Amino acid sequence: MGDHTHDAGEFMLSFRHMRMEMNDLYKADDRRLPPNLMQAYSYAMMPTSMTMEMEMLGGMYAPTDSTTLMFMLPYIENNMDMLMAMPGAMSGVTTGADMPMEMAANSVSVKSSMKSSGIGDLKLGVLHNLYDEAGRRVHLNMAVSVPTGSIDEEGDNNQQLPYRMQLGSGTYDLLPGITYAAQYEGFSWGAQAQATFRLDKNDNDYRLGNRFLGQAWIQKPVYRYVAVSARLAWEKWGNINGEDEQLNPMMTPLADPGMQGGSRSSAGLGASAVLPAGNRLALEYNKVLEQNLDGPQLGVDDSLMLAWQFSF
Ligand SMILES: [Cu+2]
Repeated sequence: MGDHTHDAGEFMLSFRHMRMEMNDLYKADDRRLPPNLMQAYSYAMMPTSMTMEMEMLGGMYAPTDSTTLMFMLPYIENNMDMLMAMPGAMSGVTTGADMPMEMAANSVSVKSSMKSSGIGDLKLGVLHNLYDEAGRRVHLNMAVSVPTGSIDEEGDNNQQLPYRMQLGSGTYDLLPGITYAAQYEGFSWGAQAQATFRLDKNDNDYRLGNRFLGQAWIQKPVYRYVAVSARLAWEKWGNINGEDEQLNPMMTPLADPGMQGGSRSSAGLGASAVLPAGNRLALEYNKVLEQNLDGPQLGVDDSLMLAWQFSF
């Protein structure tokens, strides 16, 4: 999204489905740690896996040839599994079929889970063409993220869920960026740089880290209406500034403002098909090449993205 602009009078609707899985804990440079590390870190709770599913509705409209307006609204579903230390609990005790117990090194740990779902932050943007000649284009991306996503999601016992399980940033964010796209006979390529700046602290007294994303892609038509693409992306995001008083960072790295930042490079391989009546379908497989996380923190696995676009 935001990689192209439209001609005056054009509308586009898009729908994307993304699923991200996280199954490994990282600390710094690609160091995979086994999930059951409560002894090593003396935490009472460690995450073991997480899935994030996102449906994203988007729209674009160009009032003039040089200006395209856009919006994006996500619906997010988070599920996380954890291990909780139960010091003093007797081994072999069962607490019900849905809570099997496992032996850690010295204490008993209990499997537990939490979930959150709802709409995320609404993004409103303007794309402005700076240059458009001989198939080469440069446009500015200017967007604002509106805090429509909740930062007060709670678990079963009305306990505040950790940062990673919240649905929005809680702040107005500024997303400036610039995109270059070049069209040649037989292929096209482009590159984009984009940042996310949080403007203030949110109502829970913290501000998520700023983000930077740089990416480049190449696309080549292969057969009639089918094209294949390759993409390289690099992302870096900071730790949390401030702290949600309802969370205890001594309990779990999920509640530690200093264990949320990191960087990641990834490669995407995709295919897209132009269908009749203005429809377009696209699929992309995303492979993580390297991630360096302030942790222990769950890192993402390879993922799949499916997109449908409708222009008229
Ligand atoms: Cu569009």
